[in-house]
Amino acid sequence: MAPLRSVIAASLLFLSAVSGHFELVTPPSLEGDSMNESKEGTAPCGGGTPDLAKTTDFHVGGDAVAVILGHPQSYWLIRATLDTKAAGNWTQLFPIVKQSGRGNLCEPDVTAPKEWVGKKGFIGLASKATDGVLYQCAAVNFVSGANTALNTATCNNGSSVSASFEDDADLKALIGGSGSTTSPGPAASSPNAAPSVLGGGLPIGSVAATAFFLLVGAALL
Ligand SMILES: *[C@@H]1O[C@H](CO)[C@@H](O)[C@H](O)[C@H]1NC(C)=O
Ligand SMILES: *[C@@H]1O[C@H](CO)[C@@H](O)[C@H](O)[C@H]1NC(C)=O
Ligand SMILES: *[C@@H]1O[C@H](CO)[C@@H](O)[C@H](O)[C@H]1NC(C)=O
Ligand SMILES: [Cu+2]
Repeated sequence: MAPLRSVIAASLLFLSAVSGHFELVTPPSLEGDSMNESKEGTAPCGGGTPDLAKTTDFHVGGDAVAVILGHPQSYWLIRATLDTKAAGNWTQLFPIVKQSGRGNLCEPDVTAPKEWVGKKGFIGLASKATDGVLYQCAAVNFVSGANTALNTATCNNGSSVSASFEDDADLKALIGGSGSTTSPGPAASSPNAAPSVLGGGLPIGSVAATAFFLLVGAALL
């Protein structure tokens, strides 16, 4: 069982976001506690101003990405860029996830390209839900290794939340260029090839790596 304090913290986080679209909890959103929800539909970062002055570490070998969803359902794209203004060159870090149920969703093992170690950049979340595509970003410092110290206060799954891998064309279009450019190339993978996200001990690293190399391949075409 999670300690009571964590449960309370998680509940408070949930209550603070339940009326909104979505909140990026980990890594911490550019906007922190002062998110303006009416700006969340503005690419690439919602209301957040891309600024690399204040970063938190993100382990390229696997680290947590946690969100709180205020909608009953969302597709999630987890992407990242080294562009100092988050203006483009987005790399997909994780297969697109479909969340059902309001509340917390945390993927504890999201990987990034190893050659990014020592560089700063942005992790960007895009949510596709009933009211369109919404955005949040976090400024991060890419570091080596994997984050094995899971913080269950921020990284947990809501009891009514379930998730699966499911591709989405609108979110796929946000990989690569600036979002306003043309298609980033052929669909990166057949959704049927992705293992169920619900099972334990998944080869998530290899799925992310496959997606990454397909992206690189597409970029080289
Ligand atoms: C939030 O953004 C909207 C749209 O840009 C703006 O009208 C409103 O004043 C903002 N609210 C706050 C509290 O900054
Ligand atoms: C993307 O990366 C390429 C190669 O590093 C660079 O020439 C280009 O300006 C970048 N584009 C954006 C929008 O950052
Ligand atoms: C939350 O659920 C997703 C999807 O089933 C899973 O991949 C992830 O590991 C879970 N997170 C935690 C912290 O258990
Ligand atoms: Cu909404």
